[in-house]
Amino acid sequence: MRREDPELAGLLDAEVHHQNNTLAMVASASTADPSVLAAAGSALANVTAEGYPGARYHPGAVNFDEVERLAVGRAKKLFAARYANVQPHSCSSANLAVLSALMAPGGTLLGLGLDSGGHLTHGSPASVTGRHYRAVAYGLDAAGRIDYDQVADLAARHRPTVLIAGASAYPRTLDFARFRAIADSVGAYLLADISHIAGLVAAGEHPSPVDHAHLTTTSTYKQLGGPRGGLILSGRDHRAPGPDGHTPLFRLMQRAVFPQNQGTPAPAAIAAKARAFALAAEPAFARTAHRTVTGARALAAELGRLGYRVLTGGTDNHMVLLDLRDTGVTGVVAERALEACGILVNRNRIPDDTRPPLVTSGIRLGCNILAQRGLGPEHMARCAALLHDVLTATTPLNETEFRIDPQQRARLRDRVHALCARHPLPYAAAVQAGAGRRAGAGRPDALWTGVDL
Ligand code: DSN
Repeated sequence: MRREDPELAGLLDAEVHHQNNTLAMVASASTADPSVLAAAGSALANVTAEGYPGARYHPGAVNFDEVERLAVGRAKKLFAARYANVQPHSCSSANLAVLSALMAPGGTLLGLGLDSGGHLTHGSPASVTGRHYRAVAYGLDAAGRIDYDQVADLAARHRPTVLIAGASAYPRTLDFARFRAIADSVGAYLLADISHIAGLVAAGEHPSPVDHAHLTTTSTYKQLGGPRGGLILSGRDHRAPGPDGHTPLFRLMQRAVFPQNQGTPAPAAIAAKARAFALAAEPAFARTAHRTVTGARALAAELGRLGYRVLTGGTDNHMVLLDLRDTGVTGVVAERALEACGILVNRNRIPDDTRPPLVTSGIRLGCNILAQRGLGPEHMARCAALLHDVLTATTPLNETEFRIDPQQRARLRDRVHALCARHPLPYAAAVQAGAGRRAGAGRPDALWTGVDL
């Protein structure tokens, strides 16, 4: 590729450099191990085989069948689940498969509102879930925590077929047992979407929903450090009857993913999931998950000490949400100013936000990648100071534009680079450690797939 397509090769090199030299605090992001990248870029990508292991609609799945069985077995073991489907191309696809299996169009679902931290596929009007179903939204109480009394009240009034427990921007522990009690009180199915916290669940840092929810879904690329993709799990309810009163849920889900919502699976991505599930079962993963949570807690405390309004006053997971309305900068200005200095966070609407989603009044921070870099609670005063120094150096010109003195910006970037250099991304560190052992090792392109390792 370097010889034949230097344009693309150059961009891939640049991306490696960019990731290693920016302090990524996007709460939904993590970095994948080189072996995960290698599996995702492997020759299995050439296999076309619809269906499931042993029951394909194409020939040639001899190795893919084994890989998919391995991925399913590892997912079940990692989450102590009794059923796993590793084929969804994303958690959005997984959620659509679950909802379509459990409800006909027009059915009622109850999920956390988008403005309260929910996900698009939990019934937002911007998603087909909000168009095909009668979506009712629950919200937060005055302290910014899920209002379980409201969930129970809305469930009793609207009798949803599916209740969704899960969030994209919520920093507190989800009480899955309480959600299940509410679902049972109205005969609803409980779907737990753990996309943001799957790594913490796998590592025992957050209670597992697998035996509380009828079905659990997750992304595989967030905290699990896997490839782009999704996963469906079920625990003690995997044989519970579906809406027809007899078809077990696990059978419904097999059909719902293929052929009802997806065609050909992505075999290389499934191999990468298998690899990620194995890594997530190792003690090093649990140590990183613990560092993630303790780091986020320390970051929230430091930012609070610096005068920022931390939503809910802290965090139980990897995520910290800031209300910036006191600071004079909008969410998008904060995001862009921080990016200009090498720090990645994303703008986020906050409860009662009056600004549109492209502007917002808040930001969402996450500690997944910081923890992967080895940055834990003892480093959070420094990270918080960097964030604060960028935000105080930022002069907003309007809701979307800003100015930072170029010299000050260069100094801030240098501080970010120094921190990144001292705490390289694990995959970059692994390749650097291999430098000299083999021709080519240590070159940035060794990182594209990790194959030089
Ligand atoms: N759901 C989006 C997020 O939380 O950032 C993307 O995964």
